[in-house]
Amino acid sequence: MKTALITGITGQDGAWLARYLLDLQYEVHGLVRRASSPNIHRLSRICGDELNSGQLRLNYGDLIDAGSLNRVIGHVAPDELYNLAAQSHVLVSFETPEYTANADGVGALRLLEAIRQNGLASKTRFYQASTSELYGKVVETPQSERTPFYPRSPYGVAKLYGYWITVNYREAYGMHASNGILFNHEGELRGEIFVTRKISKAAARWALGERSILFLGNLDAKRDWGDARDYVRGMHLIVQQAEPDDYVLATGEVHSVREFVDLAFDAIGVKIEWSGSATNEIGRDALSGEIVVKIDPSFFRPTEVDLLLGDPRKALNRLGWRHERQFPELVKDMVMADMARQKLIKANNLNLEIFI
Ligand code: NAP
Ligand code: F7E
Repeated sequence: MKTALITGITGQDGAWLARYLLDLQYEVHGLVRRASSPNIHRLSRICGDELNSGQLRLNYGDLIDAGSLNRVIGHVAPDELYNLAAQSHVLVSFETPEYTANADGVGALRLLEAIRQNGLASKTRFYQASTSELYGKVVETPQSERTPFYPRSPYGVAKLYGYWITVNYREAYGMHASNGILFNHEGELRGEIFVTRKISKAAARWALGERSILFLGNLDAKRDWGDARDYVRGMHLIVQQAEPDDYVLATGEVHSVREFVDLAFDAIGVKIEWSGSATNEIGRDALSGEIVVKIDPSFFRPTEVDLLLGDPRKALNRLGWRHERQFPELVKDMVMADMARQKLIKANNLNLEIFI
């Protein structure tokens, strides 16, 4: 039985990866931060039995606290360590740049050092959650493992350090350390302040009669959006390779935020009619004329990433990985999951924060 340690296990990818590895009979440990309110709602939903039975074990720690990382890694001595923990919101990184650098950049270094200092350099395989945000102001399209980086946010710059320190420890100490350069991936467990989930939740509420306007930022931003469950399968494949390396995981398809809105509302039978331009653009229900979407410039980023489109050919050729779930199916599934959740919340008068 292999042992895996997942940092960021309470996040979207961490929860799906825990589920995936438990199904493969791994002994799974997670690093969690102490929070004043419950932060294991995703794990409770998809790994509830294993949490209750103690098969999935959680250890307190923080990426900005080297002592806690040394202790947990020494105690678990994992065969595989997946570093998924991060302050992962790009706009928020402009508000908390120093913290983001500490957690997302130096955090990766702390983990690599903890592996080494515990004498695990030849045992523990390391996966670093790198990102398409490294490409930022893209210098070529599509972006592959050979495309130069040009990050456009404190988040992207912090992740650049995480990327290179992973490469450096691989080369300096012969560690099995790999980067997954993942393009956006989404699903029902996505955090609510990322644009896809914000839209799917708004569409679900609209369908259930809650007609509040959805305020968005840049509708023209284009992303290569996949399904998170396909991407955690790719993370695992990267770590299973005989040699460590860096891989792009992407769908190779691009869609705009506006297209996401169109499809999400289409899933509830509402056609959006767009009018106006720039900050005056409005999306209305074509049938009733009600305003559904407006622009709020506070969601604009000081420096935007206009377009990301990945070239996943290396992952296909070397790992045999490809995404399975198609974009329209992903959008529809997210809206349906939000409708089910909203109905449950209403029917049982539940505390929203615990069940999102
Ligand atoms: P997420 O939902 O925001 O989850 C982030 C996780 O990191 C949470 O478990 C969070 O804990 C934890 N965390 C944050 N700061 C921490 C700290 N200082 N110490 C320990 N844990 C900390 O992110 P995600 O979408 O699952 O993404 C997983 C990883 O992949 C992240 O590193 C992200 O930057 C990267 N990535 C994501 C995408 C994507 O499209 N999703 C694409 C490329 C790369 P709390 O629950 O306590 O907040
Ligand atoms: O924004 C635009 C926004 O916040 C996508 C993270 O997982 O993927 C994610 O980063 C686009 C941007 O994701 C709103 O300006 C418009 O162009 O959903 P997002 P992201 O910034 O692409 C990468 C790969 C990561 O690594 C990150 O960790 O949508 N947009 N209006 C908006 N974005 C948000 N959040 N909210 C809006 O209202």
